[in-house]
Amino acid sequence: MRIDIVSLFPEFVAQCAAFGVVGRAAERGLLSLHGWNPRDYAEGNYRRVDDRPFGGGPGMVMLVDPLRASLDAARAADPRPVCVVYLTPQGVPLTQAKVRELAARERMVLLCGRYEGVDERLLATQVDEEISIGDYVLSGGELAAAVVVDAVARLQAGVLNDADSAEQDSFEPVDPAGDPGQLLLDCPHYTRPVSHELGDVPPVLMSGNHAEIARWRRQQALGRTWQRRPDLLDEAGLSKPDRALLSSYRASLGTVGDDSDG
Ligand code: 6GU
Repeated sequence: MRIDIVSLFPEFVAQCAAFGVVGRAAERGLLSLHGWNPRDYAEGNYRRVDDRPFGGGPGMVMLVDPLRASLDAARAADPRPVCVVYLTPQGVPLTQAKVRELAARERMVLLCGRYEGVDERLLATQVDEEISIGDYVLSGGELAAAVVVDAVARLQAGVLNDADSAEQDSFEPVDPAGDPGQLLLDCPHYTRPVSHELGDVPPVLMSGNHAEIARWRRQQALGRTWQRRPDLLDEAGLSKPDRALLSSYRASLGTVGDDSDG
């Protein structure tokens, strides 16, 4: 997959691809990142990329032309069709389903704004979709772009070393058919030592009973999702065995049943 990033901080792009999972994806040729700096396409001695907003108010607005020229250059650098994604708190919230959709594309352009925003005419005509990474405000789209790059890179075939680990993540559908199945938080993980002053490893994990271990992990995932992110849990959509696991999890906490009929 090829990702082009239009940003006033192209060094940031290089950093993104330098280490960890994204670095490995790049090394293996599974992902290529290319930065485009609007300042390189700006006119005049000052190479202006922004100006004051019409109507007044604080901050600066990014100019149409340097961004458009950057996008044109990025588009022309590869013949494959490309979607332009603008990172903004006004966008559609990023979910793992959206990440999967993006990861399946051959290429995309991520447009990072700075300052107070980008001239709306550029957005209205050059951008295909707008994505937000959460309900908070960042000073620019670069960190959000890094989030998208990381999330998409790790889903590229051949990037993760343990083939299973993507499927078992929090937020990956439990149904491996790829249907947007039930999204659950991850179960807890433990490693050596078995016994530690901060606590012991749950004995089931050392039982060698793989069915019991899978059951325990599933139950923990269900229970934690119920406790921490009830908004993710569609209890009506749970299988009968899952409902039984969740209800015994609740019972083990000494919880009296809630209003739902789960
Ligand atoms: Cl995508 N950009 C900015 N600047 N702030 C954000 C965001 C994006 N998502 C959440 N906050």
